[in-house]
Amino acid sequence: MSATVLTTPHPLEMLRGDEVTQAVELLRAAGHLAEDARVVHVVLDEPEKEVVAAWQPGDPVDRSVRILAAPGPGLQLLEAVVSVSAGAVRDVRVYEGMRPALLFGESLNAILTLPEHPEWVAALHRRGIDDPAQVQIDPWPAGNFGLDLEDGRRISRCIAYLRESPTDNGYARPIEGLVAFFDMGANEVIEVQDHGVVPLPPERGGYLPADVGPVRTDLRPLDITQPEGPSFEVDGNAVRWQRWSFRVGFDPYEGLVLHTVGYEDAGRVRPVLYRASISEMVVPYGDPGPGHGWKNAFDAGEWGLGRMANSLTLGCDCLGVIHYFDGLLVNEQGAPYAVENAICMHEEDYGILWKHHDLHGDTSEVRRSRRLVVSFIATVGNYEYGFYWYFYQDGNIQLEVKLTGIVSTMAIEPGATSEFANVIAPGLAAPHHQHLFNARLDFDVDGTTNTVYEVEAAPVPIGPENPLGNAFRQQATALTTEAAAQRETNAAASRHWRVVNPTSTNRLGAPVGYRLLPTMSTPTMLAQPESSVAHRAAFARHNLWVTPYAREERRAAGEFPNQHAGDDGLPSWTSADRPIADRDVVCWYSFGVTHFVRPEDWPVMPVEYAGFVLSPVGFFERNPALDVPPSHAGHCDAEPAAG
Ligand SMILES: [Cu+2]
Repeated sequence: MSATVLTTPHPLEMLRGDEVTQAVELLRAAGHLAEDARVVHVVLDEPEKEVVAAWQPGDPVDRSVRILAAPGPGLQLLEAVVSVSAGAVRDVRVYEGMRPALLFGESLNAILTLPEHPEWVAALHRRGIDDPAQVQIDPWPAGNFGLDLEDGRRISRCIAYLRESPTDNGYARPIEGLVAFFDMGANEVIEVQDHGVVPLPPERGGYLPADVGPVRTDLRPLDITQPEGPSFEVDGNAVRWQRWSFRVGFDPYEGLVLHTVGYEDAGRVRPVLYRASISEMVVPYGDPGPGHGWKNAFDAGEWGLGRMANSLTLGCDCLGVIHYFDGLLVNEQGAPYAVENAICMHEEDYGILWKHHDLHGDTSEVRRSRRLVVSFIATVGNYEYGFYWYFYQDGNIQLEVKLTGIVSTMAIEPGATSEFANVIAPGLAAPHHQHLFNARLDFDVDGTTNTVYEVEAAPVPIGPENPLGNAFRQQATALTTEAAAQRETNAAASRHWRVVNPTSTNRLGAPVGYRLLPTMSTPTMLAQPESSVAHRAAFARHNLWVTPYAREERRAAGEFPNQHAGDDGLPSWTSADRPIADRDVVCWYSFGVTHFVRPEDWPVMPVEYAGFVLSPVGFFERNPALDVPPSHAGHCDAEPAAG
């Protein structure tokens, strides 16, 4: 095959379908990818930071693609880096003893194969279910519990729900006690476990319009109009809006990725974040029973938030003038496909930005806050996760995760209760669980020489220094090594973390900085430290981790978390206790919610929120949003209320 020189506008431009096709062909032609190998993922091999920093418009770009494949049914994975610019396979690595994320083809095989199995059919009969076609099968990541049947296999655990009609809510009628172990690589049932019959809950749990009866009739239209269009500009994957600039990326596991986030200040773009994304997440369940105790899905690393991204052509959730980005993925045969409109970008009015009414001068100034929203939504089985990055005119960046969808359920004996689950409908309970996310935040605050400080309030004892007992200090402690930087939130002390650049000072002589603010109480892992999931999702045992930048350190629980025994990723990297002061640092922030499910979360859950805010601290000379113009006159005039 001849080398093809591709001219691309920027090294971080999103991967194109023709690049994927070419890379897969090159790998096949070189004899590394058999026809029956399953392609797990294909991503842009992002260039080194220095290459991106040095790149000037018009410079040639080496576009390289990273391909992961499962050559057979076992535990061998092949990773290759293929340069489509050079037409060459650059690097091939083989990993032994590792499993890919759950493959869609193999998951579908589990759903198709299990209903044929006599023990499965018999277990359904014991529950009065005679038609296996009415049973919804959900393959789950199996975890790692040291069982013999896990050994050497890619497995899932399948659980089941009764759906008497196709539009039923399956989660309303869990078939309790029934779990099947399925060998995904070999496509065979390993074992069907029946832990005992519990009656099927009686209610259908419908939430479709036909199920809920008459809808409210007193909601009048509220239209968002932008007659002159949006205030953002888009060029390829590059976005500019209200002094902000960044590039949009898409990854099969992380979903939306933000690259090279900067703010234009006095004519130059000042970097803030080199790269930001959700690097991993886990949902550990708190019920100890055999049907639920093993549940701890890594929805990013085992399923893939990008792979599960919704196409927003199916109904958009945003109002106003919207720009969409497609998400490029690959099927298991190596053919690229696009999730159309996977990423939604639009602007929102967000109340007031700043205001003051000067009683003496009789002036009144108010500015409205506009925010730019870049979002995507992943449907991972029963749950939905919406990831919303917000950019504000005052230099703030926020990530808000919206949790919705349907909770994971269990059937319980009518009238019974549980310590480890809440009853949400007759005969139906939802185990307590957590949703624990980890955001990888590669800060470059005014450059790559950064130091992270822990900042909190320190009350002063009453004494000569504090006679009234009112005094408190702002205490800032530099986190200088990886071990010292494994930290928890402390809401009572207003604890947060500040990333400063000691080589860039503001007009007051202080280093410029950005702070990472926990926006609400956020839990860490509740499972015991010696439990399987606490090892596998060790990232969630601390809210903050800081590492020196290393290109290969991307995913908080390691590259291959599916069925992994644990302690990979953050605990492994940070065991070296590398120095982290005055260098290029990456912050890993674990946050989320502990979900004690309510009756109001059923049958579909109103959005629950989790997230954090990044805000400038001495990064600017003053409020950077003074120059936001007043809103046009007249918009505050009251209309008389109807009626
Ligand atoms: Cu939940």
